Amino acid sequence: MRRGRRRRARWRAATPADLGASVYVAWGGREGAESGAAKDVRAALDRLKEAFDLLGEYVEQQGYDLRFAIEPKPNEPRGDILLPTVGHALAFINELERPDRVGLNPEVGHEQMAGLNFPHGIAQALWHRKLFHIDLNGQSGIKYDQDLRFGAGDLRQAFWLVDLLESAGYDGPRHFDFRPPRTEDLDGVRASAAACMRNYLLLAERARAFRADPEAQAALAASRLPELARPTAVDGLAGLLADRTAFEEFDAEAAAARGMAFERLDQLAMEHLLGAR
Ligand SMILES: [Mn+2]
Repeated sequence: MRRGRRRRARWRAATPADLGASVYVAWGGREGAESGAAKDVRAALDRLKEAFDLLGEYVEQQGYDLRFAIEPKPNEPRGDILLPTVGHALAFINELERPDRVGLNPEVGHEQMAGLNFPHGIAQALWHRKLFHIDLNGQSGIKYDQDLRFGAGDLRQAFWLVDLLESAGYDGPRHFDFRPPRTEDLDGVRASAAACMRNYLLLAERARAFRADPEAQAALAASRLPELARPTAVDGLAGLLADRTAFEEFDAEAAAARGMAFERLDQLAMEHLLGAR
C-alpha cells in the first residue's frame, strides 16, 4: 500500500432508499436526560417533531418510498429516554405533519425493561396499523438491556408474541436484534443466531397447535372470547339505555358468581408451549 499521496475518495453516502430499504428505523437513544433541569421535555419534543417533519418532507421531495419506524426505549444510555414506550411513541406520531409515514419498531427487551407486556404493546401497535418493523430478542425483567437471543428471557411472552404476529397477518420483517454473549466464539455466535430463528419457528408451531386444539377452542369459548369480539351496544346508545338488564336490572350476583375459566385456558396454552400436548 502506497503511503503519502492520499487521494480524497469521491463518494456519496448511500441512502436507505439507494439500498432498497422501505423502512428506516429511528432509535433516539441519545435523546433524553439524567436530571430534571437538563432538558425542557416539551421543547425537546418540539425538536423531535421538527426532525420527523423535515425527514418526511425530504423523503417526499426525493420521491422515496420510505417510511420511518420509531424504536422506543425507556433508558440506557440516557438516564431517561424520550418516547420511552410504544404508547408514548404512538401518541407522538399523531402530532406529526405526516403521521402515515411514521410507525414503530418495538423491541421485545425495551418494553420489558419498563416492566410492560410486550405482546399487548404489539397488539396495540397493530390496532393503530403502526407496526412497521419489529426487533425480536430476549430480556429477563426490569434491568439493563440484555439483548438475549429470541426465546431466552421471558419465554411465555415470546410465545404470545409469536401467536399474535402469526395470527394477526403481520407481513413486515421479523428482525432479530440480539447480541451473542461475549463468551461465544464464532461458532457460538452462529449457533446463537440460528437459535433465534429456530425458536421463532418452534413457537409458531406451538401456537398453531394451541389454536387448533379442540380443547383450547372450547376453553376460549368458556372464557368468553367470542363475546369480547362483539360490540357492547349493537343498537347504539339508545339501545343500551333501553336495555334495563344493562343497569337498572343488572344481576350483579349472577355476574359475580360466574367463573371466567382463564386458568384452564392458560394452562392449556402452557402445556402446548411445554410440548406436553
Ligand atoms: Mn433494536
